Amino acid sequence: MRASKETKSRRLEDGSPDRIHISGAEGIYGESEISKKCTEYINRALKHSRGRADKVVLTIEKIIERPVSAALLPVKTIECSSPTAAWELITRHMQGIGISRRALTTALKVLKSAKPMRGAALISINSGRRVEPDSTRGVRVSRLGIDKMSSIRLSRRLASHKINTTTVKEALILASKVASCGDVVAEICVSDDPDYTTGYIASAALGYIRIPNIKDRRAMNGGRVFFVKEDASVEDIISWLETKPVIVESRHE
Ligand code: WAQ
Ligand code: MG
Repeated sequence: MRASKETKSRRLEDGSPDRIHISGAEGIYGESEISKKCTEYINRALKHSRGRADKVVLTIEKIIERPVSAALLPVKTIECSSPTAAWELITRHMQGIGISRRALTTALKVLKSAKPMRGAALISINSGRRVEPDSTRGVRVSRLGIDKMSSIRLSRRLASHKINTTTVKEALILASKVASCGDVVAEICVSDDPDYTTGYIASAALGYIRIPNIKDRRAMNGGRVFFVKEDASVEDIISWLETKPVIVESRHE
Protein backbone atom coordinates (compact mmCIF):
# COMPACT_ATOMS: atom_id res chain seq x y z
CA MET A 1 0.00 0.00 0.00
CA ARG A 2 1.20 3.45 -0.82
CA ALA A 3 -0.63 6.58 0.30
CA SER A 4 0.20 10.16 -0.58
CA LYS A 5 -1.24 13.64 -0.56
CA GLU A 6 -0.86 16.57 -2.92
CA THR A 7 0.86 19.59 -1.38
CA LYS A 8 -0.23 23.12 -2.13
CA SER A 9 3.06 24.68 -1.07
CA ARG A 10 5.54 22.87 -3.34
CA ARG A 11 5.60 22.40 -7.09
CA LEU A 12 7.76 20.12 -9.21
CA GLU A 13 9.99 21.43 -12.00
CA ASP A 14 7.24 20.90 -14.60
CA GLY A 15 4.81 22.98 -12.52
CA SER A 16 2.67 20.09 -11.28
CA PRO A 17 1.93 19.90 -7.54
CA ASP A 18 4.35 17.85 -5.47
CA ARG A 19 3.05 14.92 -3.40
CA ILE A 20 4.02 14.04 0.15
CA HIS A 21 4.37 10.48 1.41
CA ILE A 22 1.72 9.67 4.02
CA SER A 23 2.06 5.96 4.64
CA GLY A 24 3.21 2.68 3.13
CA ALA A 25 2.86 -0.95 4.10
CA GLU A 26 3.58 -4.37 2.65
CA GLY A 27 3.47 -8.02 3.61
CA ILE A 28 3.14 -11.64 2.48
CA TYR A 29 -0.27 -13.14 3.25
CA GLY A 30 -2.39 -16.13 2.39
CA GLU A 31 -5.17 -15.67 -0.16
CA SER A 32 -7.89 -15.81 2.53
CA GLU A 33 -6.33 -12.83 4.34
CA ILE A 34 -6.16 -10.48 1.35
CA SER A 35 -9.44 -8.58 1.72
CA LYS A 36 -9.00 -8.09 5.47
CA LYS A 37 -5.47 -6.77 4.93
CA CYS A 38 -6.60 -4.39 2.17
CA THR A 39 -9.28 -2.91 4.46
CA GLU A 40 -6.72 -2.53 7.22
CA TYR A 41 -4.23 -0.79 4.88
CA ILE A 42 -6.89 1.54 3.43
CA ASN A 43 -8.02 2.58 6.92
CA ARG A 44 -4.43 3.23 7.84
CA ALA A 45 -3.98 5.47 4.81
CA LEU A 46 -7.16 7.45 5.46
CA LYS A 47 -6.70 7.92 9.20
CA HIS A 48 -3.03 8.75 9.35
CA SER A 49 -1.32 11.12 11.77
CA ARG A 50 0.70 12.59 8.85
CA GLY A 51 -2.51 13.75 7.22
CA ARG A 52 -5.34 12.33 5.12
CA ALA A 53 -4.19 10.69 1.89
CA ASP A 54 -5.88 11.75 -1.36
CA LYS A 55 -4.37 8.87 -3.33
CA VAL A 56 -3.98 5.26 -2.20
CA VAL A 57 -2.35 2.65 -4.41
CA LEU A 58 -2.77 -1.03 -3.58
CA THR A 59 -0.72 -3.64 -5.39
CA ILE A 60 -1.44 -7.35 -4.97
CA GLU A 61 0.98 -9.81 -6.52
CA LYS A 62 1.05 -13.58 -6.46
CA ILE A 63 4.38 -14.78 -5.10
CA ILE A 64 5.82 -17.48 -7.28
CA GLU A 65 9.32 -17.86 -5.88
CA ARG A 66 9.45 -19.97 -2.72
CA PRO A 67 10.20 -17.68 0.26
CA VAL A 68 13.46 -18.16 2.14
CA SER A 69 13.45 -17.99 5.91
CA ALA A 70 15.34 -15.53 8.09
CA ALA A 71 15.80 -15.28 11.84
CA LEU A 72 13.67 -12.84 13.82
CA LEU A 73 16.06 -10.44 15.57
CA PRO A 74 16.07 -10.39 19.38
CA VAL A 75 14.46 -7.23 20.82
CA LYS A 76 15.65 -4.94 23.58
CA THR A 77 14.91 -1.37 24.65
CA ILE A 78 17.56 1.05 25.87
CA GLU A 79 16.52 3.92 28.17
CA CYS A 80 17.01 7.24 26.41
CA SER A 81 15.54 10.63 27.32
CA SER A 82 16.26 12.94 24.36
CA PRO A 83 17.14 13.04 20.65
CA THR A 84 20.65 14.26 21.56
CA ALA A 85 21.21 11.32 23.90
CA ALA A 86 19.75 9.02 21.22
CA TRP A 87 22.23 10.18 18.62
CA GLU A 88 25.17 9.72 21.03
CA LEU A 89 24.01 6.20 21.76
CA ILE A 90 23.53 5.44 18.07
CA THR A 91 26.98 6.80 17.21
CA ARG A 92 28.60 4.62 19.87
CA HIS A 93 26.87 1.43 18.74
CA MET A 94 27.40 2.11 15.04
CA GLN A 95 31.09 2.98 15.37
CA GLY A 96 31.50 -0.24 17.37
CA ILE A 97 30.46 -2.27 14.31
CA GLY A 98 32.58 -0.38 11.79
CA ILE A 99 30.32 2.45 10.54
CA SER A 100 32.43 5.54 9.78
CA ARG A 101 31.79 9.06 11.04
CA ARG A 102 31.18 10.17 7.43
CA ALA A 103 28.50 7.51 7.00
CA LEU A 104 26.82 8.66 10.22
CA THR A 105 26.86 12.28 9.05
CA THR A 106 25.10 11.24 5.84
CA ALA A 107 22.58 9.21 7.87
CA LEU A 108 21.73 12.11 10.15
CA LYS A 109 20.99 14.30 7.13
CA VAL A 110 18.55 11.70 5.74
CA LEU A 111 16.80 11.10 9.06
CA LYS A 112 16.41 14.83 9.81
CA SER A 113 15.01 15.73 6.40
CA ALA A 114 11.62 17.43 6.58
CA LYS A 115 10.53 15.58 3.45
CA PRO A 116 10.81 11.87 4.25
CA MET A 117 11.53 9.44 1.44
CA ARG A 118 9.19 6.56 0.71
CA GLY A 119 12.03 4.07 1.01
CA ALA A 120 15.43 3.80 2.65
CA ALA A 121 18.78 5.36 1.80
CA LEU A 122 21.73 3.03 1.16
CA ILE A 123 24.93 4.44 2.64
CA SER A 124 28.43 3.00 2.13
CA ILE A 125 29.95 2.29 5.54
CA ASN A 126 33.36 3.87 4.82
CA SER A 127 32.91 6.64 2.26
CA GLY A 128 29.48 7.69 3.58
CA ARG A 129 28.24 7.97 -0.01
CA ARG A 130 24.59 7.42 -0.90
CA VAL A 131 24.55 4.55 -3.39
CA GLU A 132 20.84 3.94 -4.15
CA PRO A 133 19.95 4.81 -7.77
CA ASP A 134 16.91 6.97 -6.89
CA SER A 135 17.68 9.14 -3.88
CA THR A 136 14.22 10.73 -3.83
CA ARG A 137 12.37 7.42 -3.53
CA GLY A 138 15.00 5.26 -1.82
CA VAL A 139 14.82 1.48 -1.65
CA ARG A 140 11.53 -0.01 -0.49
CA VAL A 141 11.76 -3.31 1.38
CA SER A 142 8.93 -5.57 0.27
CA ARG A 143 7.84 -9.22 0.09
CA LEU A 144 8.28 -9.94 3.77
CA GLY A 145 6.25 -11.77 6.34
CA ILE A 146 6.31 -13.89 9.45
CA ASP A 147 5.17 -17.50 9.86
CA LYS A 148 2.01 -18.10 11.91
CA MET A 149 3.60 -19.84 14.92
CA SER A 150 6.37 -17.25 15.21
CA SER A 151 3.79 -14.48 14.97
CA ILE A 152 1.76 -15.92 17.85
CA ARG A 153 4.88 -16.41 19.97
CA LEU A 154 6.13 -12.93 19.14
CA SER A 155 2.80 -11.30 20.05
CA ARG A 156 2.88 -13.08 23.38
CA ARG A 157 6.45 -11.98 24.07
CA LEU A 158 5.81 -8.36 23.04
CA ALA A 159 2.58 -8.27 25.08
CA SER A 160 4.53 -9.18 28.21
CA HIS A 161 6.49 -5.93 27.66
CA LYS A 162 3.31 -4.00 26.70
CA ILE A 163 4.59 -3.37 23.17
CA ASN A 164 2.47 -5.77 21.12
CA THR A 165 1.51 -3.25 18.41
CA THR A 166 1.37 -3.47 14.62
CA THR A 167 4.03 -0.75 14.46
CA VAL A 168 6.57 -2.72 16.51
CA LYS A 169 5.77 -6.04 14.82
CA GLU A 170 6.02 -4.67 11.29
CA ALA A 171 9.26 -2.83 12.08
CA LEU A 172 10.80 -5.93 13.63
CA ILE A 173 9.87 -8.09 10.63
CA LEU A 174 11.32 -5.50 8.26
CA ALA A 175 14.54 -5.13 10.29
CA SER A 176 14.91 -8.93 10.37
CA LYS A 177 14.64 -9.17 6.59
CA VAL A 178 17.12 -6.32 6.16
CA ALA A 179 19.58 -7.92 8.60
CA SER A 180 19.36 -11.17 6.63
CA CYS A 181 20.98 -9.42 3.66
CA GLY A 182 24.67 -10.25 4.07
CA ASP A 183 25.88 -6.96 2.60
CA VAL A 184 23.80 -4.72 4.90
CA VAL A 185 25.78 -4.10 8.08
CA ALA A 186 23.19 -2.12 10.06
CA GLU A 187 20.02 -0.04 9.96
CA ILE A 188 18.77 3.10 11.71
CA CYS A 189 15.04 3.91 11.70
CA VAL A 190 13.12 6.98 12.79
CA SER A 191 9.34 6.89 12.28
CA ASP A 192 7.94 9.68 10.13
CA ASP A 193 4.74 9.72 12.22
CA PRO A 194 4.60 12.93 14.31
CA ASP A 195 3.31 11.08 17.37
CA TYR A 196 5.68 8.09 17.28
CA THR A 197 8.97 8.99 18.92
CA THR A 198 10.56 5.56 19.47
CA GLY A 199 13.03 4.48 16.79
CA TYR A 200 15.51 1.64 16.55
CA ILE A 201 18.88 0.48 15.36
CA ALA A 202 19.29 -3.05 14.09
CA SER A 203 21.87 -5.45 12.75
CA ALA A 204 22.58 -9.17 12.75
CA ALA A 205 25.27 -8.47 15.37
CA LEU A 206 23.30 -6.10 17.65
CA GLY A 207 19.76 -7.39 17.25
CA TYR A 208 16.84 -4.94 17.30
CA ILE A 209 17.47 -2.14 19.80
CA ARG A 210 14.53 0.18 20.51
CA ILE A 211 15.40 3.78 21.34
CA PRO A 212 12.71 5.96 22.97
CA ASN A 213 12.78 9.73 22.31
CA ILE A 214 14.80 9.37 19.11
CA LYS A 215 12.88 12.39 17.83
CA ASP A 216 10.75 15.17 19.29
CA ARG A 217 6.96 14.81 19.34
CA ARG A 218 5.17 16.58 16.45
CA ALA A 219 8.29 16.42 14.24
CA MET A 220 7.44 15.38 10.66
CA ASN A 221 10.92 14.07 9.83
CA GLY A 222 11.80 10.40 9.73
CA GLY A 223 13.38 7.77 7.55
CA ARG A 224 15.47 4.66 7.28
CA VAL A 225 19.11 4.20 6.39
CA PHE A 226 20.84 0.92 5.59
CA PHE A 227 24.63 0.90 5.89
CA VAL A 228 26.13 -1.30 3.20
CA LYS A 229 29.58 -2.83 2.72
CA GLU A 230 31.80 -0.58 0.64
CA ASP A 231 32.45 -3.02 -2.22
CA ALA A 232 29.04 -4.75 -2.27
CA SER A 233 26.87 -5.01 -5.38
CA VAL A 234 24.14 -2.40 -4.94
CA GLU A 235 22.03 -4.15 -7.54
CA ASP A 236 22.12 -7.45 -5.60
CA ILE A 237 21.24 -5.69 -2.33
CA ILE A 238 18.24 -3.96 -3.90
CA SER A 239 17.09 -7.15 -5.51
CA TRP A 240 17.18 -8.93 -2.11
CA LEU A 241 15.40 -6.12 -0.26
CA GLU A 242 12.72 -5.32 -2.85
CA THR A 243 11.92 -8.63 -4.48
CA LYS A 244 13.24 -11.66 -2.55
CA PRO A 245 10.34 -13.24 -0.62
CA VAL A 246 11.49 -13.68 2.98
CA ILE A 247 9.52 -15.15 5.89
CA VAL A 248 10.98 -14.48 9.30
CA GLU A 249 10.73 -17.02 12.09
CA SER A 250 11.71 -17.04 15.75
CA ARG A 251 14.40 -19.57 16.50
CA HIS A 252 14.95 -18.67 20.15
CA GLU A 253 12.24 -20.75 21.81
N1 WAQ B 1 11.26 -0.06 3.01
C1 WAQ B 1 12.18 0.91 3.13
N2 WAQ B 1 11.99 2.02 3.85
C2 WAQ B 1 10.82 2.15 4.47
C3 WAQ B 1 9.81 1.17 4.41
C4 WAQ B 1 10.07 0.01 3.63
N3 WAQ B 1 9.18 -0.96 3.50
N4 WAQ B 1 8.75 1.59 5.14
C5 WAQ B 1 9.10 2.78 5.63
N5 WAQ B 1 10.33 3.14 5.23
C6 WAQ B 1 11.07 4.35 5.55
C7 WAQ B 1 10.44 5.59 4.96
O1 WAQ B 1 11.47 6.50 4.65
C8 WAQ B 1 9.63 6.14 6.11
O2 WAQ B 1 9.58 7.56 6.05
C9 WAQ B 1 10.47 5.72 7.32
O3 WAQ B 1 11.07 4.49 6.95
C10 WAQ B 1 9.67 5.54 8.57
O4 WAQ B 1 8.59 4.67 8.28
O5 WAQ B 1 10.01 -0.80 18.24
O6 WAQ B 1 6.72 3.52 12.00
O7 WAQ B 1 6.53 3.42 8.75
O8 WAQ B 1 8.68 0.86 18.81
O9 WAQ B 1 6.92 5.72 9.83
C11 WAQ B 1 9.68 1.88 14.62
C12 WAQ B 1 9.18 1.06 15.75
C13 WAQ B 1 8.51 2.32 13.78
C14 WAQ B 1 10.10 1.17 16.91
C15 WAQ B 1 8.98 2.82 12.51
O10 WAQ B 1 8.33 3.74 10.46
C16 WAQ B 1 9.55 0.35 18.07
C17 WAQ B 1 7.88 3.38 11.65
P1 WAQ B 1 7.46 4.42 9.33
MG1 MG C 1 5.06 6.31 9.07
